[in-house]
Amino acid sequence: MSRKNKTLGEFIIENQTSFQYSSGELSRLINSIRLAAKVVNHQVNKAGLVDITGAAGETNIQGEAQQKLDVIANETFISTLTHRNIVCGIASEENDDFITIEGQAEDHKNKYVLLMDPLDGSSNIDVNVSVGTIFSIYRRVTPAGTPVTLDDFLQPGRDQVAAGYIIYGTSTMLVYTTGHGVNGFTLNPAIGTFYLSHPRMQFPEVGSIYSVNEGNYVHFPAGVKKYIKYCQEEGEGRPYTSRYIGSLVSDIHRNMIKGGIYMYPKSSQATKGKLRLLYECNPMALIVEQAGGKASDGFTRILDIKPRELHERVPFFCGSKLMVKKAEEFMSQY
Ligand code: AHM
Ligand code: MG
Repeated sequence: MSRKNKTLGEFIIENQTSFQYSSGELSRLINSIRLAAKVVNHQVNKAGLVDITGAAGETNIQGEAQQKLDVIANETFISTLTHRNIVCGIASEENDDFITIEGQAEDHKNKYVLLMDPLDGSSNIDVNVSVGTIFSIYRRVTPAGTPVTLDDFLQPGRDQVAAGYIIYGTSTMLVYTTGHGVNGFTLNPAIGTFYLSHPRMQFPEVGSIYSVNEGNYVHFPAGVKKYIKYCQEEGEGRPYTSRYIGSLVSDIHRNMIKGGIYMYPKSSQATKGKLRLLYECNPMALIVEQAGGKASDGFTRILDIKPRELHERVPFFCGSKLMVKKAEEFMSQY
């Protein structure tokens, strides 16, 4: 990549004034995420070379086997943000409870909390498929200088200050928004620098890809079944093509570039869906909306849902605006 592309560091400095509360704290936070992303990228790339793939022998709060790289990614992000004393609290998909960051200096009381899925889709690592980190940032609602409480984390997604993801794929990218559009940066691994490669990313209004785990078809609600059939029928621009990696970040990243809809509906097996509102759906929904797309639980805008618990799950439909609207029509009709 030529030097005519801006680096992420340059972009952060340039855009600092567009942040609503421009004290530089959010810029420093994004910078810390950038650093942790590079460390995790290095670990992910080594997977298979050393004995770090496979389950770590622990299960997380959702009762799923935790992969070793989940643990590494979780620890990397937490320690980077803790050492730099850059947030007042962290909630992670891999931790049962939120973490309070202690020891904030009197004159520097951090106002942001970070929520994350440190390594989403980690069951794909053993088979060399792309995985990702998802993050979400809010201003705390409790007074600065006091320990964070659950209220600081249970905020509706529309109050996010920033959100983003890192995709560890054929190339590694960091994509994020601070509420002023979505920009994507590609890592040049030779020099460890992210360059602006995808400025102002936009979902096409309509696309030709639908992404859903069709193995669960029989368990889906009637509206989802009908919508899937609609995707497969002949019509304007249809049948659509089916693409499902099973790695949320990769599926949404591809759909944002090419146009498409991603669905993880509820089913008779998983009555609330699988994906977590706070760690996966809210940050992805902010990105999707900032890129001109739409994100809903089938009926309600994801960003308007008031969370009730840290590890809450919701059905998730997101992507090209007209496609998600269509899916919603089927949901309400059947
Ligand atoms: P994880 O957080 O345990 O990795 O699960 C989330 C992943 C998403 O990346 C992906 O879209 C989905 O689970 C795939 O689930 P399924 O295998 O049920 O289709
Ligand atoms: Mg996940």
